[in-house]
Amino acid sequence: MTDTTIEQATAAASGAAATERFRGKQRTEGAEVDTKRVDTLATELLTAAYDIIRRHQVTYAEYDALKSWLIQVGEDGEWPLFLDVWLEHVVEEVASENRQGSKGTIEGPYYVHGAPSLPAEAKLPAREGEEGTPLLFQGQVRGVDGAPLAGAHVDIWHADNDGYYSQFAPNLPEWNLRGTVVADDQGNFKIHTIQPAPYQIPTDGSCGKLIAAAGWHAWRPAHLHFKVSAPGHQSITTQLYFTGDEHIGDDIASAVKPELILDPTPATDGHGREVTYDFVLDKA
Ligand code: MBD
Ligand code: FE
Repeated sequence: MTDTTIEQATAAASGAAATERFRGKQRTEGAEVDTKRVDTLATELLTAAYDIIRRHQVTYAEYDALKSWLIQVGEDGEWPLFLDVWLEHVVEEVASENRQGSKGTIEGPYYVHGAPSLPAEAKLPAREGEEGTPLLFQGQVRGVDGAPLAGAHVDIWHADNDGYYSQFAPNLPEWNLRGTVVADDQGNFKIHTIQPAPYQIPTDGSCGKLIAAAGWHAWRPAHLHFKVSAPGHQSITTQLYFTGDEHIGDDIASAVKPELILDPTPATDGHGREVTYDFVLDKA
């Protein structure tokens, strides 16, 4: 029997994968939030909600719509997506307030720990004939004092030319367009990949339903994700965007900063585009 079924990317499938990923590995593994903090934060959050209900005379119809929507977010596994799209940018802003080095931005729901380790000049794992404009992304990792950080890790992940992330959409090789590039003894790296497409958050799930109900759009500008780390230094989690992108000014996830916009030029080897960007890390 031949299997002619083509598995579709669905909100529920990518949501379930993102939920499982988050449960398996968290950046703050083992951290506890004390009772006093929970009391303060939960009380203030609820107080803000009471104020909204009173000011806007929220009805039972609206209360029930909220209730069924919240139940649906859980059933779709879209809590990681919802939180990372609409809240994480402010958490990141607070967390990075006192950092001097390169700007960071949100991680989002699609990072996977443990991507294949690659040499300082490397092509990211990709399918035969991976669609998209070839992109050479190169640069150096340095400390705030300007010293090159030999052997720094540049962990990169991004969507394909259709806006899909490996491990969160069907029929993609496990580590497609993901890798941990180890910089050379001068902190330099050269990564050959393709330019990702703009990303539309799933429209068929609960987050999509909120977007449609509120009359918003579902787009993020095309972006590359990074986690950059070196011994004795603070890691940064960031994203880089492309000048001229249609959604650079209205990212649904509010994660664009002016320092994070790339302007690639035609590649010197005639294939696609290239751009140089250096990462600067604060001391730990
Ligand atoms: C993404 O690709 C992303 O980066 C974020 C922050 C949210 C949803 C999808
Ligand atoms: Fe992303």
